[in-house]
Amino acid sequence: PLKNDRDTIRSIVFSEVSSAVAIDLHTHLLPPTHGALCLWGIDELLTYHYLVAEYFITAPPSIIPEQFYAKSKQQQAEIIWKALFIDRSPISEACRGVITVPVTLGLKDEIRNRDLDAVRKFYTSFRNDGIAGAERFSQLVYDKAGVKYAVMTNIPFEPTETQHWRPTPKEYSNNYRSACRVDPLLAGNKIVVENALKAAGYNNTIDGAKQFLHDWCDTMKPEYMMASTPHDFVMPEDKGSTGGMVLMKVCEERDIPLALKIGAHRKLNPRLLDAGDGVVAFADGSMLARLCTRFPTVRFLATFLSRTNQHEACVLATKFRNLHLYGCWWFCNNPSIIKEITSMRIEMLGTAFTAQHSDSRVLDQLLYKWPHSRAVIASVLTEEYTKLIESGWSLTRGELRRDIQRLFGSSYEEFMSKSLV
Ligand code: RAT
Ligand code: ZN
Repeated sequence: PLKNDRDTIRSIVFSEVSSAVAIDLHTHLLPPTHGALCLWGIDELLTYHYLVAEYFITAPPSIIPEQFYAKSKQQQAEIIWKALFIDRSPISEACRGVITVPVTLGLKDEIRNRDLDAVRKFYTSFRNDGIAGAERFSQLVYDKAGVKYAVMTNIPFEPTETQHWRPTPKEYSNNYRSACRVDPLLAGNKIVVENALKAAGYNNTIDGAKQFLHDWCDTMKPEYMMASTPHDFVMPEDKGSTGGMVLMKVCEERDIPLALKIGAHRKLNPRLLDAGDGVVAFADGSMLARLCTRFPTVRFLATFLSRTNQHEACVLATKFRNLHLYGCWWFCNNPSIIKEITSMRIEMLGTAFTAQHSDSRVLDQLLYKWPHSRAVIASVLTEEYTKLIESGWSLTRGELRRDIQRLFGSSYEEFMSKSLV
């Protein structure tokens, strides 16, 4: 039994949260066997689209996005390093992340000296070893981050990716699991869908599209189907959105969950490419309620982009057993907002949700996104457990460990393994 005072709770919660093995249920990481699509290293960290967006706030008007993007990755990284790390302090969350990574890899002095080339040198021995070097680096990152596996984003409409799946899927380590990402179906992007169907020899019909998805599921063996819904999304059956209906049918027929990312407004500033997507208003949460009602056997994983949707999301999760909330997404993935969202979720849902996903695009980001989130989640949990013991409950270390594991992956795995059919 624990000494149930605040200091004891705090030190045990922090130690359990830092050692909990996490499941990262949504990332954009691809395995080393996918060659150039597997991104890692300091130049990739510095050119993460969050940082590109931040750089353009500070850039002189003479620097136009097209010119910036035309430069090599190394040059872009140097420009961002100078603007955001040398000319000003890297105090934003995305910048601080770039500091945490090399320090975790043992490059404290290089960072203290603000020596970008010295940081680059660290990666050389891995780079010189080709795929084997990338595999070694990947293993090192997963071990240090305490992540068991990360779910990828695998896009069957993207020829640069599909070449790694067909005719024969590339092998990859257990650290990676697949997810079949189908945004064009919900966005009504008929041209992309039609081109993909035609190129792979399918008819551009509802049956052709269904067969396309079924065959991709057989190839990728995804954990779930995933789509981000456009900010003005309507129900699949409304307004003749056949792509949405095809997706729902396949989820029903295969009993495969659908993960939704709700509320992104794509191309707010198209010239910034990925860095130009955003959020303008809160999304219509009743759409999610209607999906859960209309498709009761389909399991929905959901996360909202807008801070203003987070409360109604919690309420919805208490109404529908086919709904599971996960993570603090993108513009919500900042310590102050993670704190607010996690406290609210614990108060309303107990441990029946997944506290975080990293959304990493660069392998090394696992080394900052997870520890930064762990620190916030541990401090929220300390508050919540302190209130609980003050109310008269007592806790054992085993009970704390069990609860924390739920937030870091076992609630997700429980949800994924339950069948509502
Ligand atoms: O956070 C991001 O990296 C965004 O660009 C999106 O890709 C988002 O995570 C998504 O999955 O749609
Ligand atoms: Zn994402």
